Amino acid sequence: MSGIDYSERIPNNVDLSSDRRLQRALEKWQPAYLDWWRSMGPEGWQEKDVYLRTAISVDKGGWAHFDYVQMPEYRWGIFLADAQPDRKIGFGDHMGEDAWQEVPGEYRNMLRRIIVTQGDTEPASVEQQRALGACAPSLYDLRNLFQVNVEEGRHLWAMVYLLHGFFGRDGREEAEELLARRAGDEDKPRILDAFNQACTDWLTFFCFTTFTDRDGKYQLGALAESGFDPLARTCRFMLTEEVHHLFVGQTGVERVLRRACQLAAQDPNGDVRAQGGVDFDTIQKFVNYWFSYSLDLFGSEVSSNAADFFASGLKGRWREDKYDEHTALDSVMNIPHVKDGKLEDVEVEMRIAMNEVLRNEYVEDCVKVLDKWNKALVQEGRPDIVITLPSTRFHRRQGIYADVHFDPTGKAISADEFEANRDTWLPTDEDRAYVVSLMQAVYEPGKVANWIAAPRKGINGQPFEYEYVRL
Ligand code: BYC
Ligand code: FE
Ligand code: FE
Repeated sequence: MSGIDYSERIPNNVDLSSDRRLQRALEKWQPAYLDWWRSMGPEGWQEKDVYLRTAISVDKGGWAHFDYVQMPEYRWGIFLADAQPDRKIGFGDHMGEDAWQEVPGEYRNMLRRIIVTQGDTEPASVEQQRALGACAPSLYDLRNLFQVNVEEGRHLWAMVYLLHGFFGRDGREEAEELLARRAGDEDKPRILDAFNQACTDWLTFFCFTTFTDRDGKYQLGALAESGFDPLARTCRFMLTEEVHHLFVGQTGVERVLRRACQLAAQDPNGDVRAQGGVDFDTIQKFVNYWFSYSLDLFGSEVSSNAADFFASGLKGRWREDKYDEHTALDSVMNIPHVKDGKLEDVEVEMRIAMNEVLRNEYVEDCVKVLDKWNKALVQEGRPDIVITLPSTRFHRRQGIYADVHFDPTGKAISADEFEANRDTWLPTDEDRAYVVSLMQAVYEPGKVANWIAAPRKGINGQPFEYEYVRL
């Protein structure tokens, strides 16, 4: 089962050839996908050889194969983690019942909505990042960008397989819509806000892959618990791919920080910008921006949708098996609400607070990332610089804090006070223009742009100097 059949037009490990109807439906969608990829995927790089990994198995060890591929030739396919025999639903009202192999009728709409929302983010991110190849800081980075892009494309396949395979006609319609919406488009935007934001520079890309792909990790983790077994298995394998995306983000920001330290040390006034680097304040502002937008992706702190997702067994908690109790019926969570300008704890039923439960897991993980960045700053001789995560209430657009203003420590403040400080907390147009001004492409093997440190090592045991993309 783990082996992937590459002799098929659509590589898969779901025995696609035995289901002619599904195979035909997907083979009809495939050219539309490729059209979308050619017009909305990496701009100007479609004919280049890129050193990419392709999944060849879903086994944990040795699942990937590395070789030069032109991106439109990438073997996007359908790969599910192996089935667990006799799997049971692990939480919610159906706890202990057999996991569903077909869509449970009463939850059909809810399930389709979850799959569509998940699926929508994947092509959205490719669209957001499509112009970045023109200003890559090195061939190594360029290759990593494309690796992330082709895998997000595959994640779209993963969701489209579910829509085509289990939802009939409306699933096929949704699959078409997934190729019709566009990140940032006024008329046909992507579903979630973070996926309509511009990604014009590599600092943004690294913050996005650190914070927004990390939302993906937690959402996929929650869906990997799903009682709908095909979704659970699909998400389990997607998580394997996701590790690299998070690596690209975390090490990317770390390299910008390290380089900033080095450039500061070279400058008589310790001025990073004077040396053509990204200064610490600007990096902090980008962190504030992308962390807060990514927090919004978890939905509202108080959400009956979230309660329904959990109750129905469609979406669990992160690592549900670490909890002792799986109905979440007799517990509560205190969530601070703003009342008359002050924060007051309000007791919320645990199921209603499920978005917040997942968001808390995510924040804990982000804290670890920041610890690594701050350790790097110490190693570079700058223990005086500390990058911090703002409060989860800061700069929110979704949820119970969206209509109130907070400072980065989480203190409720007036709208005027927020506006007066906005430019010190969030990237200004000038900050963005400055970062964009640094984005000059470096395509010579082994060379790297001035504003970012070279990585410690290359990809798949290759040196940094390797020709990751053939120009
Ligand atoms: N922007 O009860 P609420 C990834 C809407 S990332 C705009 O608060 P709910 C990736 C919401 O739809 C992972 N709208 O939210 C990363 C609802 O609308 P309706 C993506 C938003 O439903 C990088 C209303 O507000 N996966 O894979 O509990 C690169 C109030 O709803 C937003 C998933 O999202 C927002 N941020 O939870 C590539 C998993 N937030 O019904 C890929 C699937 C909320 O009033 N999705 N709204 O019209 C879900 O589980 C849930 O839909 C959400 C929202 C967690 C997103
Ligand atoms: Fe993804
Ligand atoms: Fe990702």
